[in-house]
Amino acid sequence: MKSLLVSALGALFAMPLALAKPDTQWFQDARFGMFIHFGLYSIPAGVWNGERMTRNDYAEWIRYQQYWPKPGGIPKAEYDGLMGKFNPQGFDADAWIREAKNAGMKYFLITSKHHDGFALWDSKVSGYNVVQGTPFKRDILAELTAACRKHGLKVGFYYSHWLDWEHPGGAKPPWPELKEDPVYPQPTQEEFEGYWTGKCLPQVKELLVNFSPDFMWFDSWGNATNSFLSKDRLGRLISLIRETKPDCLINSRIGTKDGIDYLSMGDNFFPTKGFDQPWETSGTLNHSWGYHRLDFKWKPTPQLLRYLVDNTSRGGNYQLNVGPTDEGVFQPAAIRRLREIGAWMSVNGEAIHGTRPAKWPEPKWGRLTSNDADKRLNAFVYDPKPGAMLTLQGPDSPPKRAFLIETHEYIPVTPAEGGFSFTLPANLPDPDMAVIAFEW
Ligand code: FHN
Repeated sequence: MKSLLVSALGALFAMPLALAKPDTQWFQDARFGMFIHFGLYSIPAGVWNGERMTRNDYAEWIRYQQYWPKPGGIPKAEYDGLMGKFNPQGFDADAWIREAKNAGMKYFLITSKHHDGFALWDSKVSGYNVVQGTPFKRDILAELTAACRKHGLKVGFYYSHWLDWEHPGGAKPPWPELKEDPVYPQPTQEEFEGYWTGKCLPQVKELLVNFSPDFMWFDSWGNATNSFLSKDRLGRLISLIRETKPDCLINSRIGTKDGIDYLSMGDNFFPTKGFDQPWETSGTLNHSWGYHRLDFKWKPTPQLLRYLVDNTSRGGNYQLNVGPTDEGVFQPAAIRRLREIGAWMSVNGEAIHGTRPAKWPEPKWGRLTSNDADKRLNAFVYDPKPGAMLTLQGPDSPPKRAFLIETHEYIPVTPAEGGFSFTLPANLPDPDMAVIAFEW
């Protein structure tokens, strides 16, 4: 009996510890962050020996996508030659973080190590890194982390834990996915274990100890879970993070939805409904994640703003990616978009930051967010028509005050069946979206 009681009490005290998860409030309040893909692949930028890469045209994949569908890709020794050329003289951590901050972004995420295995910090675990292997010699993560702290942005690291093309035990491209794909021999479980304990776990520990990141962003998809990312391995990785930096958030693309803090959607995937857990979408400004000199598929700012509003209204975040050039600077097309978003956010950010989904049904004419337990609603009217009368279903009384956030022009409201109606102004400052505050 006594031992039963002791074990019951033990279980009770053990439970909160076992279940202890970091607070995700800052992440949910933030809503908008910057993602960066930067590394050796930023030098060829999608073109190798005058030939444009094929298949998915993601510049950071050039090592294995050059000459596709011929097998082999770029020989490792040839790819490693990029280390001697990596010297981004225009890199200015403060300028990058100021650009993020001015865009209304509250956090910053960068590829500490992408699939090619090259690390952007002074890793003692592997010399395949920016400080030991390149003429640049500067610890990029150290400079960026300091700039984030200075400007009040949270900081996180992308770490390719599954694919690693530098370590012999790291996983290779998970092909064939298309019928044209060459087959890449994968390491054995023992070889992968050698990579896991010899590079992945110690490098993640280094990141946690050296930089105290606020979150980690791991990357896996498809069959990664069945092959190499076993429950046991993921358990060891998650425990390492929890023990070393208990408040560090972890995303679901680590390979499991158990014991993590937020869900990561597929790339550029914007769901039509929210989730019970915090979540985010990572998206590109153009097509490629890493800088690609022939990628001209830039998305217009109004489209990027809609992604932000859609996700926010459904309780999700948006991590917008920039691929800096081999010089270490943002392309003009990226800067223009970031600054246009920033101008919009400087006016309408109060309807984005710190908000939660409204409890009312999503209207056909746009999206809703709420501040302060629905004492204030923000309505984003898409493609607004001057003078149009619209109805919001849900609230049982019309708001006391309604105004266009940008101009503070008063918006007339009247009671309506199941909610209230409001009339858009005759002059709308933005033909793409009208952002209105309703206050009770
Ligand atoms: O293969 C990567 C890709 O290069 C890029 O890093 C994206 C970002 O979400 N993740 C993988 C594909 O999903």
